[in-house]
Amino acid sequence: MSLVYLSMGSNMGDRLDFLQKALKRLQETDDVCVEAVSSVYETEPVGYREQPDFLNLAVRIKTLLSPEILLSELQRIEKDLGRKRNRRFGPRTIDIDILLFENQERSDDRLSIPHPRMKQRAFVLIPLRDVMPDMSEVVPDDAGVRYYCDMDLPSCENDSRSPAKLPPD
Ligand code: PH2
Ligand code: MG
Ligand code: MG
Repeated sequence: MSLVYLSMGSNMGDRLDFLQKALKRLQETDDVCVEAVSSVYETEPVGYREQPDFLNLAVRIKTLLSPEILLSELQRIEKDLGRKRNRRFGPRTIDIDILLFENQERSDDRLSIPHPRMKQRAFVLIPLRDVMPDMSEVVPDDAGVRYYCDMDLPSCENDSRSPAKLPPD
C-alpha cells in the first residue's frame, strides 16, 4: 500500500458539489482508500488571475495502484466531471493533482512527483497541513486562502467505521 497526498480544486459551477462528487468517485475507485480529507478553503487564483476564486482541499489516500494508473484514474474522474483542457492554469470544474507518492521522486512528460509547484502554493500547503499533521514545509504567505467549510469523509467500502453499518442500539 502506498501513502499518497492529493490536491483538488474547482472554480466553475457548483464548486463544492464538484469536490464532493470527485471525492466520492475517488473513494469508489478500486484499490483506493480515502483516509482523510482537509477542510475546504476558498482561495484567490494563482498564476492566471482573471478567473473566479477556487475551492481547494487536500486528501490523504492509501492505494495499491502505481503512480501512472492512479494518474489515469484521476484523469478519468476529471473527464467524467466535465473537465475540459483549455487554458493552462485557467478555470476548471475539477482538478486533481498528485502531490506526494510515498517518497518517490520522478519527473517525466506525464508526471512530476513531488508536485513541482506545491511548495510555493499556500492553496496547496494549508489544506495539506490538515491531513499531514507532521508536515515540515513552511507555509508561504497565506493571504488569499480563507477557511470555507468542513468536508465529510466518504467512508471506505466495507469500512466498519461507517455509522450506517453499525447495528442499532
Ligand atoms: N490551480 C491552478 C492555477 N491556479 N489557484 C488557486 N487558488 N487554486 C488552484 O487550484 C489553482 C490556482 C492550476 O492547477
Ligand atoms: Mg493543478
Ligand atoms: Mg492538474
